[in-house]
Amino acid sequence: MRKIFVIAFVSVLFSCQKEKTSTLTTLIPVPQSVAADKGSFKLTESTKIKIETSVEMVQSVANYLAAKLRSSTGYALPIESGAASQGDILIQLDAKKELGKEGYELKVDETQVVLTASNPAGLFRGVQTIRQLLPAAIESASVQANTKWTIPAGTIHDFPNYAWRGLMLDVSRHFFSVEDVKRLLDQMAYYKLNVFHWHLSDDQGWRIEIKSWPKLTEVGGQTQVGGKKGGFYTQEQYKAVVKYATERYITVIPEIDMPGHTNAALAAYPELNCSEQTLQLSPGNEVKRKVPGLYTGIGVGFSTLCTSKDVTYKFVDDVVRELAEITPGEYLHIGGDESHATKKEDYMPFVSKVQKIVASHGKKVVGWDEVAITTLEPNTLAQVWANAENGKLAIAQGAQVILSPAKKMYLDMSYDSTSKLGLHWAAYVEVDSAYAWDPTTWKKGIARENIFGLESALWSETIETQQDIDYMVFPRLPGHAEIGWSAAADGKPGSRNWEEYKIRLAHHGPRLEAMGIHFYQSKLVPWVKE
Ligand code: TNX
Repeated sequence: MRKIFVIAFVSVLFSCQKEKTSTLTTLIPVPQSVAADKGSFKLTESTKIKIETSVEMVQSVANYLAAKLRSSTGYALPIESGAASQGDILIQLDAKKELGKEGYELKVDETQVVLTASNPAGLFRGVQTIRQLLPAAIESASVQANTKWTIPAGTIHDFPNYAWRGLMLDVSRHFFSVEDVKRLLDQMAYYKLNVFHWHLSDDQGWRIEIKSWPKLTEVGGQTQVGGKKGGFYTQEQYKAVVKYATERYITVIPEIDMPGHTNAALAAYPELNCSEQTLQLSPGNEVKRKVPGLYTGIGVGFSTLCTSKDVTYKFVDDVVRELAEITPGEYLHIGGDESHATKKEDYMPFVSKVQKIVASHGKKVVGWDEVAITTLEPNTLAQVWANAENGKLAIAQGAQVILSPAKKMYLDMSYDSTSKLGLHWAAYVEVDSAYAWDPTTWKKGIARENIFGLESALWSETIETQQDIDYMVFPRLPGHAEIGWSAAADGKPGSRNWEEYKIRLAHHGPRLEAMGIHFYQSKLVPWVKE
């Protein structure tokens, strides 16, 4: 008798505990406003996804949601047009709501889920919230029998803080397949990121087919850091990735890094070099060669395009033209960092000319912060990674900045001294450090209105496999995503609260696991097992 009572008592306690961690309180990024209600919505085998419009983009958001929910629930979840009846999920556009480009409103009660946005992008962001409101098992690839698929009742109003919430992947130091890139785009979408910056060329490899300069990939794409086989994307593959990203409301920004970080191009086309280079084969054994060989180390700052030759600008024009033709996004990234082998008097006119070339093909420029020492074209963005002073130079010229401070946002920085992967020239970046800072108080002289957005960066000198990507990206990326999307919890800059956030992050452990993400199980996070 007594035993039964104890069991009953314990199970009440247990269920109370479960109640406490409503998924409404574990969302990342945290929405701008959440009001919890009593009860919950149950997703069942008779649930339908209703759309009130024949707009194709709404249909594809509905398809995306259905596909995400079908694998783990095993339910049919048909998509039908018309008003929602009891037990349905309604996805609708409402221009009058003025929810902005990516904002949405989600209303859940015991009878219905209603997702509303002014634009399809907002619906797509709201769908990620629906996924996070369901139990973690919703992310499983196979049917999870005996799971109660509930969504807690409540109302969410949500919209992003920053317009640009990006992730950069370096595919030059190590090459990654189209499948790897798509997987990363899926992960980005889950945390409401909207810019994929694709670092397509560097000293170690040229990774995008340029039809008018075929040796860039034939020769320049052959290898990678460590000397193993490299690779490259055909323009068709590039377009497929752009399409995949677009379906997730993610803009692709391709980067061709220049005038430095160009050894792969210089090895492919001798005419892009200025003069002979001295190669040290071994101590005391030096040879002069006009064309450098392919490079498989991890040094930086030793290569430069010849900025005084006409052919260099013909080359840049062709590359930019071909890339612009297959890139629907507004921006192209021209690199510009660490050009230590380029004299300042050569660097300045080069960056000016390249900005004009990009503009002539209808695109705007992003460059690493060093480009701010030159005259910036209107609308050029400076991406601040190392030198905040360069960011201020850009701001003084009326430009906005993207913040990617290496000490906070470089995903190739090791977590701590025991990490097997990563570099640590900027810092060790543990999960708390990556999260607990605010862009508006990061540096004096860089204020909210100067910041167009934020970007995490994964350089790949030490990153070789998809599992390596997972491990460095997670769980730091959700924190960056929250800084980009959410206002600091109490609205005060600099007051992001790690103690509160780490509990929400802990609840994402089972989600990441269900998605098959090989994440770093930081000891700082009290991971929840489900
Ligand atoms: C600096 S960040 C670089 C990259 C390296 C990275 C390694 C930047 C614009 N340049 O070339 O890969 O450090 O952390």
